[in-house]
Amino acid sequence: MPATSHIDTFARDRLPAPEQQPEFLFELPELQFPERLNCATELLDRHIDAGRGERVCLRAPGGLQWSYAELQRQADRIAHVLTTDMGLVPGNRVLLRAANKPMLVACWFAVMKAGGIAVGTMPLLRAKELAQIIAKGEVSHALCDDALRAELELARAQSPALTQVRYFGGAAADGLEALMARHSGRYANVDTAADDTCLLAFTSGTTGQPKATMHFHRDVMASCVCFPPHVMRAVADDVFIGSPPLAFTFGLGGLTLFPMHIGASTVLLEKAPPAELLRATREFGATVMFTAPTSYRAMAEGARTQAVSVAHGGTLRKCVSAGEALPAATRALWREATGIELIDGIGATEMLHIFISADEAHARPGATGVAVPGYRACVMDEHGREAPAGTIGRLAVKGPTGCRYLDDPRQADYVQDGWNYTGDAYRMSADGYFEYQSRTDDMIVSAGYNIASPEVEDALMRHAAVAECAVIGSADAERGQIVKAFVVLRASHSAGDALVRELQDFVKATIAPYKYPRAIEFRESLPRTETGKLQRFRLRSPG
Ligand code: 3UK
Repeated sequence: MPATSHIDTFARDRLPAPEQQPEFLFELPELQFPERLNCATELLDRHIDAGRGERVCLRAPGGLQWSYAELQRQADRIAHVLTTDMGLVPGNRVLLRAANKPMLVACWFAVMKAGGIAVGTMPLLRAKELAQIIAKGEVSHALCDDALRAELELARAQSPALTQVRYFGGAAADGLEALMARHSGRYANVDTAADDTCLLAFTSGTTGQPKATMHFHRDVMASCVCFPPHVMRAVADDVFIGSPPLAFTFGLGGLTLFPMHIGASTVLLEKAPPAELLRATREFGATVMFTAPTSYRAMAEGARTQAVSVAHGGTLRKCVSAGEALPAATRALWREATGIELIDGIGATEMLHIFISADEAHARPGATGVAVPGYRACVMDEHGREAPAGTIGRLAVKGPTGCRYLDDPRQADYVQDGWNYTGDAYRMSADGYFEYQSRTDDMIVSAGYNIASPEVEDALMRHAAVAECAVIGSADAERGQIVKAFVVLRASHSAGDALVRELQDFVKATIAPYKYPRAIEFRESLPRTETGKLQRFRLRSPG
């Protein structure tokens, strides 16, 4: 075991016991990491050292553009501020708080350089949630966008551990930029161990106490050499764009780590609802997109009329979908609109990024894909034994990354016998494709039949009237549960009993009739998390 660089050993002291950790696999040659590794050296400084410093790294609306050398200058200055002015010692946790923008990336790299542990927070979080995160991670430092000051100040009043806070982007004379201006010159990165924690990623889970997953410098680099080169295959001239917040590891990877690993550039949007994402894709000539299935669905029509893809004279050539199951209907819609076959991938905060996926040539509607090189995946029966192909069971994975909850008994739920159990029900086909069914706790049992919500949702979405929908099991005296659908209609259609019957008949004609929604309720919108995930549980509870 290499010596840690951490002086504050908080994270190391709270790792799960060795027997509770997943088994880690490092079978690929590119996963042979040295004992000492700092991901900022690898992802940022390496490019400048290799003479690529003037390449464009970050772009944002309003003409902001930073080269790799400029990002290094900013990150080095902030690292000096953290160490000299804010008293950071390696291993301290640093809360980061901003919408996706270049300064947030500079702060993230500064924390890596200084040997700190970055704690990203979604911009919409409230003081109560921030205070929980600060308490759980014993966070002592924060770098925060001035625009998000109010909620952090409220959290700070309840958080004695948080003693060092600096704001950027504001007018105050004591802001982060004023401190940065007093420092110049390179920052000598802390010589971190490959297995020093550098990231506390809180799960986007929607209920109960937040869980903090711990990731090492080595894990960050592992995420860059599995899915990206083996499945996505972007190149240095690609321009990345997308919607997930950098506090969500889907966004951190897709919009910072992966482009920077290959010396490409990335467009950072503070808000990226579908219309803005399309507009910015055209403005910046973006070529690689990361967003969620609902966003692709909402953009399809605009993508067609505005000709954003290469096939139509635009620039977009690769699109990654994750965060939720990709309905086959959405895959087809996007392909018809753009000529682009989506790269679906399942990832998880616990696993850092995507571990099952398929490239454009190997995509199969209704399947997420196969295990990404570096990972192994299987479907387990209720006894934790590998289930035969064609059987529905619990998805289990292992690879170079895996679940380490910070001081949390729920570690024993996610990791069993060395496998990471993601909480998803899957079926593996005879040729190794993994077909998503539902979250294990989302399976509907109606009159003895198992019915997976996403399958019914996919069938409904093929109807022209349906903009969005969500399917749940609703308690029923006779059948235990019945299938109930919540439907958001397209503007051109109106709710009513006739449409209910039409949708029911439509589903019966599309999939096995017993799966049809016996109840349908029309809604203006559906409850979603900030990461775009449908909150089915909020539809289940009354009110
Ligand atoms: C679900 C999917 C079917 C699945 C994530 C890419 O979503 C991410 O992380 P979270 O911790 O949630 C994990 C859970 O989300 N899921 C994600 N992608 C898919 N289900 N098909 C998919 N393609 O239930 C999983 O267990 O929020 C995604 C990269 C990094 C991430 N953190």
